Amino acid sequence: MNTQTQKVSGLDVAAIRQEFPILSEQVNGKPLVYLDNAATSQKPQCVIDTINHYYAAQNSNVHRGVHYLSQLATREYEGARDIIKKFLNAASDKEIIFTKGTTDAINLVAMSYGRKFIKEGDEIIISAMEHHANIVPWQMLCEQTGAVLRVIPMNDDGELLMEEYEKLLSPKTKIVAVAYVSNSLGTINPVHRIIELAHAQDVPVLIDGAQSAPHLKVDVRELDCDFYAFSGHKVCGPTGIGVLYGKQQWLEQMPPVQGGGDMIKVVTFEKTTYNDLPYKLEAGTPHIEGGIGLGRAIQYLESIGLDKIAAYEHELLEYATEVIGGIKGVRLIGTANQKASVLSFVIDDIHPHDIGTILDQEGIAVRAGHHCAQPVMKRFGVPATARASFAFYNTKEEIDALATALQKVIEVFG
Ligand code: C6P
Repeated sequence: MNTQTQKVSGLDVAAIRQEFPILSEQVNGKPLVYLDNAATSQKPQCVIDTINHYYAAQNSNVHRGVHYLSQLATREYEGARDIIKKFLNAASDKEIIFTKGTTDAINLVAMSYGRKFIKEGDEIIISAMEHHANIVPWQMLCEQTGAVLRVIPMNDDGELLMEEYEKLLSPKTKIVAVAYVSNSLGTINPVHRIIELAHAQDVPVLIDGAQSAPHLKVDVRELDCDFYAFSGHKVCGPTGIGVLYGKQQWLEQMPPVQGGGDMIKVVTFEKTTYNDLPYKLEAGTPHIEGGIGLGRAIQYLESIGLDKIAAYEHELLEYATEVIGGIKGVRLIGTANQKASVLSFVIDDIHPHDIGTILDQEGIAVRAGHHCAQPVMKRFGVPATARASFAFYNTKEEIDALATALQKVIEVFG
C-alpha cells in the first residue's frame, strides 16, 4: 500500500479492501486487479450480509401483509427509501422511485413525462456523450410523438460546447437530459450551468447520475435538477435496483407507465384510481432485497465519506493519466479539464479487445468496446476504446500493474 496515498486522502485503503471479499480472488493465477468499476462496482461484506440476512430472517412481500414478517420487510424497504432520500437530500420520500436501474429510470421519464408533455414538433436536448440509455428512450419517444432530438456537441477533449447548448435551447425545448459524468470519457459536465440555463426558459432537466452517484456528492435540491437517475450496482449495491429522483411537482403530474399491484387505490372494471407517490410509479412486487441492500450500500459509502472518496479517486485518476498516458503509443480519449474516475485509451493499431484479452491474462479487468456510447466512438474516430475505471478500493500499485501489462501488450503486438 502506498502510504503517501493513504495520508493525502485520509482513506485507509488497505482496511477498505479487506471489506471486499472478491478483491482477494486470483484470476489466471494472478491477484485480481479490478479496474472495471464504471461497469459495476464490487460489493462490501456488509451489503452481502444484509441481503443474506433479508432472506434468512426477513423475507416477505411488502405493503400487503398485517403479519410480522411483512411489516418487518416493509419497514426495512421503506427505511432504505428514507436513506436514499437523505443521501440525495430530496424533500420527501415521495420523490424517491425505486426502479431497476438508470436505464429503467430514464425510460420511465421518457414514457411518462414524455407522453404527457411532449408533442409533435417539440424538442428534446441531450448531449453528444450520452450512454445509449440516455439516447434511445428519447429517440423512441420522438418516433412516437414526432418530437425532435437535438444534440449538444463537444470538443476534441470531450467537453460540451456550452455556447452551442445555449443556441439549442428554445421555446420548443421540453426537456434537457444529460449525464453528470460520461462513462466513456470521464468528463464531469457543468450540470449546474446546464440546469440554470434550462430553468431560465422553464425547461426541466434530467441528470443521468449513473457515473456521478458513485463518485460525487449530490444534493438534488442544491443542484435543482428535476430528475436524477442512478443504479444501485454502481454504488456498491445489488444489481436490478436503481432510483429515479423526481421533483414531486413533476411526479404528481406523470401518468403510470405500468399498471398492476401496489400502484392502485381502487380498481373496478369501470375505472381505476392510482395510488399516491411513490407507489403510483412502482407497479408489482418490487426488488425488496435490492432496495434494502442499496440502502446498506449507501450507508457504507457515507460512512467512508463521498468527499474523501472523490478526493482519493481524483489522485488515482491523475496518477493513471500520467503513468498510462505517458506510455509510448497510448492515446487518451477524453482529456477534459474536469474528469472523474475513467481513463479511456487506444494504443496505435492494437484493437481494444486484444488489449482487454491480454490484460485479462494478467488478472486485470478493464472494459474494451464502445461502452454503450457508439456516437462517442464515432466522434473520436475509433471503433472502441480500452477503459480503466477506478473506485476508492483501487490503489496506485494496481495502476502500476496495468502499466506493466500494457507494456507487454505493446511488445506482443508491436
Ligand atoms: N454504464 C458502463 O460500463 P444501467 O445499465 O441501467 O445500470 O446503467 C446504464 C447507464 C446509463 N448512463 C450511464 C452514464 C452509464 O454509464 C450507464 C451504465 C456501464 O459504462 C454499463 S454499459
